[in-house]
Amino acid sequence: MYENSKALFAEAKKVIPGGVNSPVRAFKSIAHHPLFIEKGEGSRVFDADGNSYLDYVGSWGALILGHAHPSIVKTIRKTAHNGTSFGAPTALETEMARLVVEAVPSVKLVRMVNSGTEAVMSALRVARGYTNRNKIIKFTGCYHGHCDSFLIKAGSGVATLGAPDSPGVTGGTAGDTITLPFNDLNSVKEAFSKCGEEIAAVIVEPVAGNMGLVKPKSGFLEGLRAVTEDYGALLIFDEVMTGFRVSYGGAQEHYNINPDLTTLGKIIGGGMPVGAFGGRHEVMEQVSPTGPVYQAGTLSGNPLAMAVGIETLKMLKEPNFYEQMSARREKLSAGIAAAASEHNIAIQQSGIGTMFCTYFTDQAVTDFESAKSSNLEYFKIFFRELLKEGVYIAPSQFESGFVSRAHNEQDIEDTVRAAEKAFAAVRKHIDGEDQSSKIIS
Ligand code: KE4
Repeated sequence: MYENSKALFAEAKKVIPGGVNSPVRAFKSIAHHPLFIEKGEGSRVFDADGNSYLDYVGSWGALILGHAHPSIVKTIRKTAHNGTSFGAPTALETEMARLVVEAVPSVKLVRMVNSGTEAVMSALRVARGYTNRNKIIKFTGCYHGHCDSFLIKAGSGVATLGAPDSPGVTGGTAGDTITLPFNDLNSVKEAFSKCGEEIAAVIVEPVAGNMGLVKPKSGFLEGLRAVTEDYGALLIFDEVMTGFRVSYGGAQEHYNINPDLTTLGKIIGGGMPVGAFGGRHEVMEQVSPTGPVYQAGTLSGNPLAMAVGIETLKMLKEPNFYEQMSARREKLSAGIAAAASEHNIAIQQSGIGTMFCTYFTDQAVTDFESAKSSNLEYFKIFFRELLKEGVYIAPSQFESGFVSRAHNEQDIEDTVRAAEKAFAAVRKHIDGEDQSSKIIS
């Protein structure tokens, strides 16, 4: 069933750390060897053993159109004929920037980069340069790429400075990051009351997609906007995942909040390596060469990535694009809920637009602590059974699922049927647990 993936994994580990170029791909949290994917087509991916899967990872949210969309493939071919990168300005970059400025309410100037990490790292430097302050507030369970300032675990108490969450991150760096619970506005207000004059920015995933999927409580984002304005700090929306995903204008359009800076990635590259950061004129005019905050990149805005991004965003403007896909996701969520209930398994489901997540807990999930109450053993069984049934969700409880334009009604029905079998396997495990506990007692 997975012989070729296993063999390819053994080979990869000889020359790549852990055999993967990004840790989550190693499937460690579900104790399964990774799938080596050979191709994608529409809503499906095909592994090295010829197995086919309905894909709800979608390259971690980038492929909102599905795999190898004909228009995207054609655009790559056509653009590549003229060259892939010049290290000089092209009209394509202006067209891409204009599409972003037109779409994202708070963005008036935008700079292209090559990944979400680079976008967030650059936005942080701009915020510090603009405010001439050092400290930042982030939230536990929110992921903003692997820049040092964000690999910080929460300090012992509110507003206590963080500690490095990875070797190689210095105490000095950690000392400028305050990590607080997501959805806890009081902790933010307390931090500002203690050191508000030192805080350059608050950065948040407006819909948290890296602890599973946790939506903001009513008033949370509005409260962040108010307290940052009160203290002269900037509000950064990390929309690398939610940008053009939650709606065409991102989560900020959906919740009608205007941050000072926004970071983007994933969808705006249509599967090519792209990131972007943008915001208000007076903030973004700090960026070199207009202003003193340095930022640069050899391949930033390269024509191949721009052409694919432009083609992707144009297709997202199709009438009812988001409504239709969201309806499909809602049908999927309803089917999953019914399947869980049929097997008397407690789950919490969260979903917004085409993003979704299923937690194995009977607790409401509002932050990372409650997300961690989910039963990871049940998730592991659920993941593996879905995989056997030809459905590929993210190999971690703390990720989100994505429905693409390519997922049709039949795909949704097939996925619900697979979920019914996966929940049956979880139920069997639970009953076995009960039996074993009876034996022990
Ligand atoms: P990249 O550097 O991976 O392009 O983007 C970093 C990033 C920044 N901000 C948010 C909100 C993100 O979700 C991400 C990256 N997301 C993960 C998936 N949860 C990428 C997958 C991976 O690390 O392999």
